[in-house]
Amino acid sequence: MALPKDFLWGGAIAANQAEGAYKEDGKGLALVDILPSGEKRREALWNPKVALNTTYDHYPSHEAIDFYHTYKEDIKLMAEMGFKVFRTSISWPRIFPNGDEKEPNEAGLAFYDDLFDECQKYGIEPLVTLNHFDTPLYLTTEYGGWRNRKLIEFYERYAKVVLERYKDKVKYWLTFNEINMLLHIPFFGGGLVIEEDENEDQVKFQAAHHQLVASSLATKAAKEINGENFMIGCMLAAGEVYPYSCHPEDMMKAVEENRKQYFFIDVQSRGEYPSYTDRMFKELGVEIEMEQGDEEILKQYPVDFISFSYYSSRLTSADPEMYKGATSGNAFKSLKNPHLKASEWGWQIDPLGLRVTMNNLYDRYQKPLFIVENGLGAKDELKDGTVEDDYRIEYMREHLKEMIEAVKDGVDLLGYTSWGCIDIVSAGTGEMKKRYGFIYVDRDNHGNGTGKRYKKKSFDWYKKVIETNGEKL
Ligand code: P53
Repeated sequence: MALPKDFLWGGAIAANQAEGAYKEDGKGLALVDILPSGEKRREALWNPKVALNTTYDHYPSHEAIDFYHTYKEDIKLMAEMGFKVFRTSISWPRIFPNGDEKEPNEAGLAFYDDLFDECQKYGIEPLVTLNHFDTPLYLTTEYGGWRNRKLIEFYERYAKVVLERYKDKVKYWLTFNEINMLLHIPFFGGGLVIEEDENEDQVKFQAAHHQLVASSLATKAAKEINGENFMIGCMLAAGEVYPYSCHPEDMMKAVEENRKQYFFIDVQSRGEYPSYTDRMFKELGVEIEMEQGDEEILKQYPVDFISFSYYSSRLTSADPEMYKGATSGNAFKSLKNPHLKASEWGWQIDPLGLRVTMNNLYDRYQKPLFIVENGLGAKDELKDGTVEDDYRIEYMREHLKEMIEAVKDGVDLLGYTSWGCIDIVSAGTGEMKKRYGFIYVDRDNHGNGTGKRYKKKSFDWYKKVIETNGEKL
C-alpha cells in the first residue's frame, strides 16, 4: 500500500464561499462581501476602487450555499463519503466584525464550536484556515489593509482567540490561504487598494512582510497554547513554473518566477528571508521596513508543515514576444502549454505537474506536505437527480495517480482535500456554475434555486477511493 494507513482524505471549502449569512449574528463585512460575480468581478478584483464605489445587483457571498444553516446535513454527506478531514476557514469578521475590536463576538465563536462538534461526531478532523480572502472590510477602508503594520496586532489577537477557544477540537491550522496570492490579486490576499502613483511591488512585499510576521506570531501563540498538539501550516498557491524552451534564458526566467512563489514559503519554513531576495528587491525597487524583533520571530517560529493548492503548472519565457495574446486564464500569468488541455475556464490540466511540484517542494523544505486544494471547475448538468461527472472523476483519478507516484518518490504527505467538495461560489469569478463538488447544490449564478443537495456520480467514486485508501481509483 503506497499511502500510510492514517492518510487524511477529505475535502475543502472556505467560509466566504459557502456560509452566506453575511450579516447574521453580528458578523461584519468581509472584503469579498462587496464583490459581484461574472465579468464585473474581474474588474473589481484588479481595480477594487470600482467595487468600493459601486452598488451591484447581486453579491454571491451574501447567501452563498447557506452553509451557515445547512452545515449539519452537509457534514453528514461528507461523513458518508468517509472523510477523515474537512478543511474550512473561520470567517475573521464573524469573530471580530470590524477587525480592530478588543473583544470577540461570542455568537460567531459559538457557530464554529457547533461546526467542529459536528465534525467530531463523525471522527472528521477539521483543518482550519485562519484567513481565506476575507479580511474584515473595515481594515481596508480604515487602515489600508495589510500595508498597515497594525494588522499584525489585529490578526494576532484574532488568532489567539480562536486557537485558545478550539484547542481541544482542532489540531491542524493554516495561517493564510494562498499567501502568494498577495502578489497576483492584492485585494483578495491583502485587502490592498494600490494607487496609480505607487510602486506596486513595494506595497505588496511590505504587506507580505506583515503577513509573514503575523503568521509566525500565530505559530508562536499556537505553541504556547497547545504545544506540539497543534500542527501549523503555511499555504501556497503552487504549480511549478516550466521554462518554455531549453534555452538557458528561459530556464533562468523559470528559476526567478518560481522564487517569487517560493519566497513566502522559504520565509515561513526556513525562518528567514532567502539569499536571493536582496537582488530581487533591488531590481523591483523594494525596501522592506522591518522592526526590531521581526527577524527573531520569523526564525523562532517556522511552520510544521507545508500545505498547498494545485490546479496547474505554469509556463514562462524570457522572450516578451511570446506573451502577445497567448496567456492562460487564471490569476497567474502563464503562457499556454502546447502539451496540455485546459478546463472550460482556461485552466490548464497537468496531472504530472503535481508530481513535479510535490517533489520540488519536498526537496526544498523536507517537511510534511498537505494537498489542501485540487479539483476541476466545470459546468454540471443535473439530470434525474444526479450529475454524470465523468470528466471530474477523470481529472481527479489522473491527479491522484501522480500524487501516489510522488509518495513513492519519497515525499511525506499528510493528506489530500479536494477543492469545493460541495459546490460553492467561485472565488475568481463569483459564479455558482463553476462547480467542483461531489455534491451538487441547486443554486444558479443569480442566487436562484432551491438550495437542495444532490449526489453526483463522483460522490460514490470518491467514497470508494477513500475506502480503499487510494488503491481503487
Ligand atoms: P475558483 C486563482 C488561481 C489559483 C487558485 O478558484 C485560486 C485562484 C483564485 O481564483 O484560488 C484558490 O473558485 C482559492 C479558492 C478558490 C480556488 O482556488 O476561482 O484558494 O478560494 O475557490 C478555485 O475557480
